Amino acid sequence: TSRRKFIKISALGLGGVAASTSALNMFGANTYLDDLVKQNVATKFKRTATYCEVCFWKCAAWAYTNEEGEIIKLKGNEIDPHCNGRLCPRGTGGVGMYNDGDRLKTPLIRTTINGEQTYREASWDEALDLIASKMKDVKSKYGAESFALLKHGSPGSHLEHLFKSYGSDTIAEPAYAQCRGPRETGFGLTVGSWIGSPEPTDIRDTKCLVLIGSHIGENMHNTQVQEMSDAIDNGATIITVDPRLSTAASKSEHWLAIKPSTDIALLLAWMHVLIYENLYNKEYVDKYGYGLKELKEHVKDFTPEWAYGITTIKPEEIRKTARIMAAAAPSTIIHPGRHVVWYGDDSQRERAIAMLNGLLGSWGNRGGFYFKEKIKIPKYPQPAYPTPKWGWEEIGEKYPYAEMGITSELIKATIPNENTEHPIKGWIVAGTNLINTVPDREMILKAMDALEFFVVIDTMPMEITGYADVVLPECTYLERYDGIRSATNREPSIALRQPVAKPKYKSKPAWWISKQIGERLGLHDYFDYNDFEDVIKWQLNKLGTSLDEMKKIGVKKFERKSGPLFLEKGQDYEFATNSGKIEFYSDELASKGFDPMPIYTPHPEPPQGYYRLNYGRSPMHTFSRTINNPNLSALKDTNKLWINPKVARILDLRNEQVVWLENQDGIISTFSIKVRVTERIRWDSVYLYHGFGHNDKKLTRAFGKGISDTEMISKVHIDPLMGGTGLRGNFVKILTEDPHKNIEI
Ligand code: MGD
Ligand code: SF4
Repeated sequence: TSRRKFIKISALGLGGVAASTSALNMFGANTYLDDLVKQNVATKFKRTATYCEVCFWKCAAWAYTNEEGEIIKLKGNEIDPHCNGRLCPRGTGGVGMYNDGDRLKTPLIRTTINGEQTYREASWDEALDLIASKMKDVKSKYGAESFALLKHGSPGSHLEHLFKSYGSDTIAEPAYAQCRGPRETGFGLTVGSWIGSPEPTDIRDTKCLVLIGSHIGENMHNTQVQEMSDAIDNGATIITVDPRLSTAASKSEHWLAIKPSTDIALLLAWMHVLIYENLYNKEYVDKYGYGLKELKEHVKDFTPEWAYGITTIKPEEIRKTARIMAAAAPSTIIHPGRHVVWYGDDSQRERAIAMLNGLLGSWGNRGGFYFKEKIKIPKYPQPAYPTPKWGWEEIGEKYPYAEMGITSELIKATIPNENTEHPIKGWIVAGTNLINTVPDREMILKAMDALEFFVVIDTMPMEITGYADVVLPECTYLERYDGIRSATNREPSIALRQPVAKPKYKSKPAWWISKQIGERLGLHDYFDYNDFEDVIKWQLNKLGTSLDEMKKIGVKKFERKSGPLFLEKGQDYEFATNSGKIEFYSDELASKGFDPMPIYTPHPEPPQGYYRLNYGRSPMHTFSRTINNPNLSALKDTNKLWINPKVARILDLRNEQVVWLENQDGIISTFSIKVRVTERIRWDSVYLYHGFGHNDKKLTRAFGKGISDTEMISKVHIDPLMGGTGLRGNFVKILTEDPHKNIEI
């Protein structure tokens, strides 16, 4: 049995504080307050600038507080290029994070009472002293490198500073190997630039937008959704490739209901049509392209007829859509997507997408991709970081194109292995719920079991917190300072986050936690300020503004310095690739033994009686972090299992019927889910929204609601280029009898 038993944080009766109902209902019900805010009856409401952390689009917002200091509303900042004054429903509901009565309230330390593992409340000093002493221990026994940081979002950057000061670069975040990594590798190898966030897609001026497994609209990335809706109004053609009729697909002229896992075949066939029908942008490719001859030879036999047999998309449909893209070019975007870890050949699929954009001349052209720019935030004075002996790079060294830590490799490396030169003995996990985020739960449990010491810093009693030795309650983004936002966009801008309200309970910001631990480790010189406000003040002054000014405006725009958004006609331009051109053929990949041009490889098919497990986003939620949010749970509190009517007939299932899932490895879902019979999903797949199925009872709204897709993902297909974990090769069968009958969960 596991040494590190999962502790339900409610065990000590710490809970009991009812969820506050002071949060505004987001839509309509509070028009009175809305009106007041609109008219800015500002004497009653104070307005404070911040930026959102409900997802990582980081929209700048105004938070309105009443005389009692309660947050009553969040609104988008009008001048912010990330939101144009409008927050998405999740962002508006961010106030629910602050008001959630289930929040972590005090530091907790794991203890054993009468043989039972439980948590006891601790003071901040006691918890921080314990963490610092364990970090010293690990450093003296194994080296600082053996303490790892798994992080996501703003808290992660403060902890990263602590870790680097302490001497560890053993750091990873799920936004890489479980999300965007392959896209950055594929585009980096082809056009010499990462896509980054926000994506530099000029959707508002596009004439043709092609979405491949990217469901903008359900996946709410604010300005992308706004621009897509403008593009539709302006008559742009939308082509959606998805085994599911997503919201985007329903707005599309062409929905290609592709057989899952065959996208590369479609991309190759599209390239075939563009090249062999002479539809590609010849002038652009002649000037900026490298290796067209090899590509032409490569795609010779990849005809639409060939692809039909693989993708189930009719040859005429493939030809027609390729011609539409070409007619709109260069104002055509084949969207790179965002969560792209699907089948293990994801960097190559992304490369194919980049190549297709290259053939159309979209990169650097209006209505295609613009040249992004961002402001570099000056570094607050500090000594240089020590150089670790090893870190994330050595752990991921099998993957030559890994440019960030690979979460899953770091977790795997924590499981003891006699030959390892890189033992990992301690973790701090900040802002990531690994249990519902990284696939292969058994591996995570084994790794956590092997740890000598384990800290979780979170705002909520999420699943991961139950395994920690010490749990630290962070305050929410509405109660703290964080780093100045600077992200790539058409025009560079910065945005301020500052406390809107006082931290509730005993919660503290991650910058403070990091500084406290740092000082206990003797790292004073790296934390030479009293308050993070001092750091921000210093940085803003260097940027030619001030904290006072930023408090008034929230967002500041800067002029572009890197040149125009788009290429001038005939302009000389060097892409940051080895050849200085868009690489249709990659000598670099060939020299490392990889395919220099993408190829289609068949992927395993569901066995008899099983369906491919497909998952995606709900517009009301971000991953697993928002499911318990009182405002957002009121809008959507569970997921459903989408199944095709044909499957419903075969299995004799009806709408709303309660079912369970069992995957190819015999893993049975902890909870049940209701069926939604719909033509919107292919007959070979089932679909559910990601993030649901929480199994921590302390999450009073989220517990037991729906099935966790992550729980059913035990098989991963690893991208050999950069270590991404392809998650979409899992198959499930549908159980109609309760498999847990007589078993207490
Ligand atoms: P969440 O599950 O939302 O996502 O991975 P995660 O970021 O781990 O967990 C976030 C955690 O951060 C929660 O425990 C939340 O309470 C905590 N948190 C929220 N705000 C704060 C804060 O201000 N401070 C602190 N300290 N903690 C906070 C996301 C990752 O998941 C990504 S980026 C993608 S794209 C992948 N998506 C995905 C998928 O679609 N399906 C499956 N099966 N797995 C996936 N994994 C990846
Ligand atoms: Fe917040 Fe929505 Fe913007 Fe994401 S897209 S940062 S959730 S308002």
